Amino acid sequence: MAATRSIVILTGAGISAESGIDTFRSAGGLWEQHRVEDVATPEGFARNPNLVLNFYDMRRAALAVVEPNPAHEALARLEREFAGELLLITQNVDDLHERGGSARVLHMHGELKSALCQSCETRSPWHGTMIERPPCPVCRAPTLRPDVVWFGEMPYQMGRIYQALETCDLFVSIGTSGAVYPAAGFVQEARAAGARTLELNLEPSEGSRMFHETRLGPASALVPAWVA
Ligand code: BJW
Repeated sequence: MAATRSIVILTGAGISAESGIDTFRSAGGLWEQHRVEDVATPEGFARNPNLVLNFYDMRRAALAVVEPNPAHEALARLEREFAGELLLITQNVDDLHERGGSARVLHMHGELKSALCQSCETRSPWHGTMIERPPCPVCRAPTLRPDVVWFGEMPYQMGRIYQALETCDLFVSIGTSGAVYPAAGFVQEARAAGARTLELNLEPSEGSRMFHETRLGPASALVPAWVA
């Protein structure tokens, strides 16, 4: 890593799997337990808000009983020790990167501990249950929703992400299936800009052949070994 000046890291559900958080597409994962169309689309929320609020209340509650694992901690160490530019992008809505010690995390698919007001678009901290439909702390309208990015919605901070991908010299993807765009396309953007690309995953992702190098194994072993 000596000659590397700018790194972009993308993480997915696999980095939190060993902390005890379900991934989406594994056997027994969240999409086997719930229909995507019902719980992860704006149309599903409009049809049955209580079902969706229960789903996210349940996942927010689950955060209280999990801890960051050595993969989160290794990325926090990298942030502290790397002298160049580092952008850590996560698709995860959990807070395990922050609790593992990372100070700067870009949550492109939102956060479980945040609410979004559909009236005034304010994002506010959220720690309790949402099923009680409390009002927005700013405009007082009863229009809060989970501050997460559903299918058909625009992920957060895409301009900043593409800018970093255009200028990085190393792109590392950790624990993501490569099934969901635009994140699945980041490897191509980084390669087009001339970056070296590395995948760390339990199994090869859908876009695995796009990477210069793939290392297979659990994130709790692979990530500390890569950072060391
Ligand atoms: C381990 C491990 C261990 C396990 N160690 N590894 C046709 C073509 C192209 C695109 C589209 C298309 N039709 C529709 C689209 C767009 C659509 C899309 O991608 N659909 C696909 C299904 C095809 N995308 C969107 O709608 C997005 N918005 C959009 O495109 O806007 C327009 C736009 C235009 C131009 C530029 C930019 C934007 C929005 C997508 C929103 C996704 N939302 C969710 C829910 C978030 C809230 C929540 O958490 O509930 O995000 S869906 C879900 O999938 C979640 C995740 O962040 C995301 C990715 O999942 P992830 O993290 O990869 O998890 P898994 O389970 O899939 O994989 C786990 C991986 O871990 C596996 O690889 C395992 O091997 C590994 N693993 N244990 C290491 N111990």
